[in-house]
Amino acid sequence: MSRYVEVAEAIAMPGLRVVLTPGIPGPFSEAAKGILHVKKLPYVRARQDVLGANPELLRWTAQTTAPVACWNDEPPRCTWIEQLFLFERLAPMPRLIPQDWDERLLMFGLANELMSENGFSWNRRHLMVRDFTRPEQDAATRDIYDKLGRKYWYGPEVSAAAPGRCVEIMQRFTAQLEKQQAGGSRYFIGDALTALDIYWATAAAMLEPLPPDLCEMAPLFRAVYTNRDPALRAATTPVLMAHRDFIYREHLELPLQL
Ligand SMILES: N[C@@H](CCC(=O)N[C@@H](CS)C(=O)NCC(=O)O)C(=O)O
Repeated sequence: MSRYVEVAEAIAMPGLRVVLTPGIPGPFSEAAKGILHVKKLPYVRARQDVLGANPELLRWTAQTTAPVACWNDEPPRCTWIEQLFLFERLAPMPRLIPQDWDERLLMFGLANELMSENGFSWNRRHLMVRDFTRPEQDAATRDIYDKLGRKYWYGPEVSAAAPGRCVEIMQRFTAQLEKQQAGGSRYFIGDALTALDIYWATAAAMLEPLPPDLCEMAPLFRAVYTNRDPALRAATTPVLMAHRDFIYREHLELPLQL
């Protein structure tokens, strides 16, 4: 396992500190780590306690999720978009935000569908809560996912809408890759890697986790991350998963260091 410091220690440090959840390949945290890897930015890892009270993190950032990125004494960045702008400023090359106006609009539009509230990862998490709070799960598992559901405003309406939201996003991402490939590009936007490729590669873990030799994780989390919803399974196209594998193979750190 990677080396982590406590949040209290990280607050007092200079430089770049990133709060992450040890042992779990959460798509938001893996995306931040992927961007830092591509940009070769050194950073100190601080520990978030998954679903815990995280009192120091709460005092520091007014919230308790991971990841959080903080540079020197600047305000801590708690969302993917603030983190992307910070990392792009600290290491402008390789550029992960397209310079071209239309490409940039498209990249942020699609990234928003994956990463923001009510996006793909958010809705896929609702489905984890739906599936792992069912009566056939053991009490300890149900407790964990009840808690996760309460933290992220799970309920019958969002649960019913979640498969459709995930599927429409997956279909749009498939169409985007097919269009790009027909035009001779291996990437989602333009002809080079952008943050969107990294966001997709890490979000895809919530459909099919990377194999154990590339991503070691506890059996419960592997089961939770493996999609079992038939609508999402039908929308998990070979092109989407091949793109995840290509981005990891060519650009990201393997095996994952959790
Ligand atoms: N605030 C982040 C999202 C972070 C997020 O949803 N983190 C989840 C990853 S599943 C988390 O920390 N879950 C465990 C917890 O809340 O303790 C953003 O908007 O970019």
